[in-house]
Amino acid sequence: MNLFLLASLLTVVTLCAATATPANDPPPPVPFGPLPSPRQLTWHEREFYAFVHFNMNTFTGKEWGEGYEDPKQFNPTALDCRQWARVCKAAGMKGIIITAKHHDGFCLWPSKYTEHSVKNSPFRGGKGDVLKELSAACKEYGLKFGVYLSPWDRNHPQYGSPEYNTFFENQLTEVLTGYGEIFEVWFDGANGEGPTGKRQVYDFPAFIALVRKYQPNACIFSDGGPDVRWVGNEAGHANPTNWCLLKRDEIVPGTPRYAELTSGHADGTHWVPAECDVSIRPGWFYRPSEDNRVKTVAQLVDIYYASVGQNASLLLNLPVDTRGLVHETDAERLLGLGKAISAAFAHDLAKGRPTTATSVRGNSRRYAAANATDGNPRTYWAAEDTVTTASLEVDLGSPQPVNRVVLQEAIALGQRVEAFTVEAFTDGQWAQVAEGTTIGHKRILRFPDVTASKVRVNITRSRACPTLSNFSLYHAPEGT
Ligand code: FUL
Repeated sequence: MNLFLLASLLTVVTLCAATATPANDPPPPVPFGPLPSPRQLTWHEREFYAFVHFNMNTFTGKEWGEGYEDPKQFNPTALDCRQWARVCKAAGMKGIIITAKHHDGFCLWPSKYTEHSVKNSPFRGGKGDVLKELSAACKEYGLKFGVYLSPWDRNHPQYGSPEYNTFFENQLTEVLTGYGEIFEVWFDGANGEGPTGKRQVYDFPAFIALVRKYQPNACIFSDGGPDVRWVGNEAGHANPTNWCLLKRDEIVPGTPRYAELTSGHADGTHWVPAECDVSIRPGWFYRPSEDNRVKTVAQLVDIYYASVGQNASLLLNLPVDTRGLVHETDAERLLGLGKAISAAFAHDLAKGRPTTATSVRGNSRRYAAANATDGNPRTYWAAEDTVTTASLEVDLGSPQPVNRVVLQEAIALGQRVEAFTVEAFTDGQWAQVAEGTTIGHKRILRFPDVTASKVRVNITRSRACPTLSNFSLYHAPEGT
């Protein structure tokens, strides 16, 4: 056999081994516990997007309007939704959720079911439609579009009666059918008195059914889901232990069981991940008096790690001003945050490096340790079924400074990990640099610079065989 033939044969044999047919692989681990729906899996990937509080309150300087404001007060002088989209896109955000209607009942679109809307304002001569402009701007900039719609309505005369639910459903239908694809519908849990002093019993099952009918891919947010839950505070943080699980049927929107929402329920019955809504200013709506109270980049960076880094999404509010623009200071801080995130996660030191694990499901390449460091979120490492403690080790080749670790579970198979440590091989020995509890969609840990040639994550407690779709390492510059 000549050398060329031998080399060709060897290549064929190697390739065959590398592409072992799925028939030889064990099936994926049996999913564990409540699981995310396809729409929730897509939502998890969004991670960081904008809230925009812009409505009648922007012009009255209030946080909660009374409902008897004059529509003529709504009068932005230079509204430019493309400016909002440009700023959000540049900061790395994935979408914008707008307050289509806040508690005062004023509608940013010309609803045919009420006179309390832009159609009776001077904005664009009464022909304006903010939802139309924003949905078009989002499309242009490749951003997702979402709507906040307050069921509490302090303007509507029928608030507090079954007729009001019908009115709300009609409005919801207008919003769901008039502006293209919606990625998230935000139902505020606030439920106060209407103009007649009555409270409303909201028909949430009917509201949810409408969203499912017209926007089947949209995730629905309320205090208790059904798809996305409130995190229980407006400060922008989840707890370090944060389950995507919730005893969903026990959480009634507007009921103050806030503390539980910050961690979820370890024994939850449904997959309902947390979203952290927080404003870049003290208030949700714009007030010139807060122009010098915009959160600093350092504060925003901390919020990012406390939300996205703790298995929640970050819904960062921009109070658009009376011109109809994201204020210069807010834009500058937001871009500062975007730059900090890009700088911190610019170069994954673990990507493509040799990776080993103490246990691999069926010793199969399909579940190999290297799947966690291949930069592909669709592939994952899984341990053998009988294993609930395991280590995954990456060889960095030479000593490298490291100060961030990012871990992600293959959440389509359920949230499993309950505790882990991270160790760095430095000066000839292993030293613990970080530890944590839950992982879920994403857990980011910050620790002081360490120079390591190898890093390992030790899963010390898991509810079923652990999986990781991502194990990455970074050396983030100071201040990021
Ligand atoms: C709360 C509302 O009462 C606030 O005004 C704000 O819209 C916040 C995001 O949700 O429930």
